[in-house]
Amino acid sequence: MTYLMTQKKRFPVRPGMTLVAALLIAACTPKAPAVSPAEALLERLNTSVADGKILYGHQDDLCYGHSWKVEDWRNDSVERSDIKDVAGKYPAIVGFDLGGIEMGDSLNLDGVPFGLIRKAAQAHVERGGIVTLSWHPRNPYTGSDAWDVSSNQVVASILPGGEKHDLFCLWLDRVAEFVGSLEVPVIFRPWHECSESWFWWGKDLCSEQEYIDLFRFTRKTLEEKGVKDLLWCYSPNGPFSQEKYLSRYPGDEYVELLGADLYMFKPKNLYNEMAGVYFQEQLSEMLATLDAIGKEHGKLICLSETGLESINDPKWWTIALYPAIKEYPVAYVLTWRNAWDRPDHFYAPWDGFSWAKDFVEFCNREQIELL
Ligand code: BMA
Repeated sequence: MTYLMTQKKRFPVRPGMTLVAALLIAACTPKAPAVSPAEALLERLNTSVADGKILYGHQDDLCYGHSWKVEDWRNDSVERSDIKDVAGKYPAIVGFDLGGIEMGDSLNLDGVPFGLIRKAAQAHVERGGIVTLSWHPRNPYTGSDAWDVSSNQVVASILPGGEKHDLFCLWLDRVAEFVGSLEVPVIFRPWHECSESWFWWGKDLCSEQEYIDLFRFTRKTLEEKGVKDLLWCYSPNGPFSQEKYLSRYPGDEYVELLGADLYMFKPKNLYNEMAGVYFQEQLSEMLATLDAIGKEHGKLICLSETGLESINDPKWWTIALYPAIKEYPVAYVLTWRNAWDRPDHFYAPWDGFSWAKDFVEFCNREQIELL
């Protein structure tokens, strides 16, 4: 069969059909509606999952790493990455945090200039990567940080009719302005780990309905402000049952990606192989639950945050993480940040880290995709 190529489509030119007839059919076929950047990103993730791939991501990569950081962000390039130093490739996904943008600050809660975040996000997308944003906003009720759980009135106070509602709208203005200025599509993951009680929007800090209202209000408001290039990710902390996971679910119209966060915790300076195996089982079980929910709701799933602080297990990547994720259609896996100013606070290897080889082996697995 010959094909006539037009508008990126192939039209079969059947035997006996003149070229003019084929052209006429092609011209009369309605054009596919334009795909938005967010839709294109979702399509890309869908294709990647269909190909059996799992994208690897790292928080704050490109802005700093273990014992280094971009100093002069306006002039310095954003080329260094702990992941590239070790594995020779950039992570496919880079995460950044918006904490502080709500106050109009120029640095985020970890001291990263928002200008650098914008520059790094754009450079990463330019290279073919994907960006995800989390947000650890201050507590609008007390003025303290995201971890201030001293009141269970905070969410109620920022919803419409609440005493801090106007302040919250101002915060969303600032988020909208910054996210809009990125000019790249982004996976946005606000109000994460809501199944636990360590953030002011967490489990015992607001009712299920208040949480759902908060998520929906955030999405509707940002969209009204013209921020449309986002894929919204809902990401409770594991482990969880289906019931627990869905108890705060904002609904299929408000969420594109079903995420979950799960960390391994282990006593410091103790190598115990069984701890890794136990985590692998816990992670497998959580991903089985998430996969079932994903299939039921027709949504992609991801491991939106994971890691073992200091990676004090020489085989964490290949014995604990990989065997669990490889069984499920996980769009991406993101390990948390390598703080430049806290020697023990890292979740990915860096140049010179003694057990970096295990990470390289993980990266070389056929399913794992870097950039
Ligand atoms: C936490 C830690 C903190 C950091 C916060 C937001 O898990 O890494 O040091 O401030 O994430 O990035």
